[in-house]
Amino acid sequence: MRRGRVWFTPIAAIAVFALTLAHAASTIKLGVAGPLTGDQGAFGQELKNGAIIAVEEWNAKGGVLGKKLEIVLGDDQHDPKQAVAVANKFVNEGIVGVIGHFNSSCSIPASTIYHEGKVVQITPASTNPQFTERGFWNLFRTIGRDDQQGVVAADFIVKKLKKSKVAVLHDKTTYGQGLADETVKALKKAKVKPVYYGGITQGEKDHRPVLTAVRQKNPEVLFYGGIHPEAILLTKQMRELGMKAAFVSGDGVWQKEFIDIAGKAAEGAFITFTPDQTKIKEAQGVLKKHKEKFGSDVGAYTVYSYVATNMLLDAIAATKSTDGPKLAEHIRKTKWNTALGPIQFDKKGDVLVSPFVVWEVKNGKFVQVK
Ligand code: ABU
Repeated sequence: MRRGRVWFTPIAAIAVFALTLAHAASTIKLGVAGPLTGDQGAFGQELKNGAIIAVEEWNAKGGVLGKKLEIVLGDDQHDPKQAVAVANKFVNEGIVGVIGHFNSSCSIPASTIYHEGKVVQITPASTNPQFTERGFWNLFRTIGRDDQQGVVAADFIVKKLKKSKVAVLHDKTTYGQGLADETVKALKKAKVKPVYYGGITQGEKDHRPVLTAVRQKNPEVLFYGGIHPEAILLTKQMRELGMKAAFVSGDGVWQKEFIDIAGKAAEGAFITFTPDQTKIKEAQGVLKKHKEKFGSDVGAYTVYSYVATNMLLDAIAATKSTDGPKLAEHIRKTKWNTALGPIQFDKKGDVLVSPFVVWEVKNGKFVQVK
């Protein structure tokens, strides 16, 4: 019995190793990265689910270059250091491209690793301008930028709400502070100078001290640059403190959990995001598949991830290659017909057209403001 085990173990190990090698040789791996767990996990799951639907469609057609596709997941937990660790692991594993990350604070440092590794990165969600402002050939995003989104938020506050007493808070992250700053820049162009500007700390549970300081300035609007977990606390706590100011924020708060958990405190909040995906003819197929497969409607970034994944896979098929620079060249020069409609990239890797609109939380739902 003992002797049998001694001989069996190395033989089994060799067999498993050989099978793993054979499997690796017969698949093409792409990375999907974002906060797959934790308080921002809902957004990471959107990226994952969009990629899964695209990969299943391609695998049903036989994969690409005669090989099946395999998704390798990287959970960065919205931590920049973790994102760099994920990027290094992806590059070492030989993934052919990355869909992600979600947070600008993760996409930007991770992109340096992908650039060095000659790997294409398409983020469906990172909106900070710096992602594409550093001249890297390998970067693309299927969403717009915060210097566009901030203008829409400021215009809405000044022209539609007709308010001029605006307090601005942010979460001190690349995205949150960046969006707050772009909004302030656009407000100042409209001659509106914030009555309060400051930061909160992600993960903290009690924002009443800073909200009390904000309340002293008696703002008509509180603009917040950040993600939904803090927006839930801010809206609840500002209402507890009797603050009547309108709550305005960006795409990081366009998340069902914001409404589900903040409840009544979320009512009347205004959130900038892109136009209603349920009205896009080309999106109907993926919306239906998502409902069938996951039993729910798509989230904010599911279709953006689906589109990004399809671009990467189409580039592999069209170029008959997994070479990063060839894939990037194909992605940059192609006029894409996607589930989000037509998309084209500029030299930097930004979409040529990126409409942002305003949504309002009404009766427990996001409703696009006309
Ligand atoms: N754009 C929403 C949140 C993701 C990010 O840019 O950090």
